[in-house]
Amino acid sequence: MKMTMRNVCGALVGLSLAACGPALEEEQGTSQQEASLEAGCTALSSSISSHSCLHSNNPADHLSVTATSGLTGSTPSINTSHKQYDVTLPAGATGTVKFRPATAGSWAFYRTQGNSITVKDGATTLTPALSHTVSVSGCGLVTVTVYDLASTTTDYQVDLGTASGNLVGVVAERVEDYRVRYYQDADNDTWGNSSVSVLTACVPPAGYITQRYDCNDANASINPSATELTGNSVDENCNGSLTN
Ligand SMILES: [Ca+2]
Ligand SMILES: [Ca+2]
Ligand SMILES: [Ca+2]
Repeated sequence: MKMTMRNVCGALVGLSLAACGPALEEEQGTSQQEASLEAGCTALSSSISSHSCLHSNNPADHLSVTATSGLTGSTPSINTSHKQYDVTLPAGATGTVKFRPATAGSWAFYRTQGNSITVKDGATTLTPALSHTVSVSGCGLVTVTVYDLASTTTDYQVDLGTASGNLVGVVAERVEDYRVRYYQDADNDTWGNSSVSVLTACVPPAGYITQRYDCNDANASINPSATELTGNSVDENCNGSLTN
């Protein structure tokens, strides 16, 4: 049996933040596809957004910094995940902070305002992997922009555009930590094929769901919630028995 690490924190809405962390998940399947953020991802799934909102809504997770006008010797860093940095910007102007990722990968920068964000590696302006609005009930985070950050020894320059009140909250989270496995449900019976899955932090492909264990994904009358019909040599309820 192969085991994978999965962060289930995003699913723990309403529970203690102390419960956040990796969990062991049994992995099955022989033809699973590792969907990457870059391969057609158009939006992050609710898992990472809900997680970020937990921290945004928790006053104990807030840190305050004052951005500088451009990169200077006193430009503050916003490196810590699971925090909301409340960034004060220069009045009516763009402010600069620094971000050094703890782990290389795709990083989501959630923000409390729809102001612009620009990330630079030295003189090079990086192209976002994606950006979209966020709508989570009761959450002040309204937009997210994802960047692929390859270096853990670089202080990336993050320029935050003008914002109402010269203040914007920023939550940075590593996208790969919020991947969820989805299973293909070809017969649309709400039970997925354990052998065909994707692992992604993005909105899943059409026809993919989190529930699995359909033993015949080409027949909607066969799945673990079906009623067994004895005497027909068919295991309708996928329990491995033809008699119950
Ligand atoms: Ca199915
Ligand atoms: Ca089925
Ligand atoms: Ca059965």
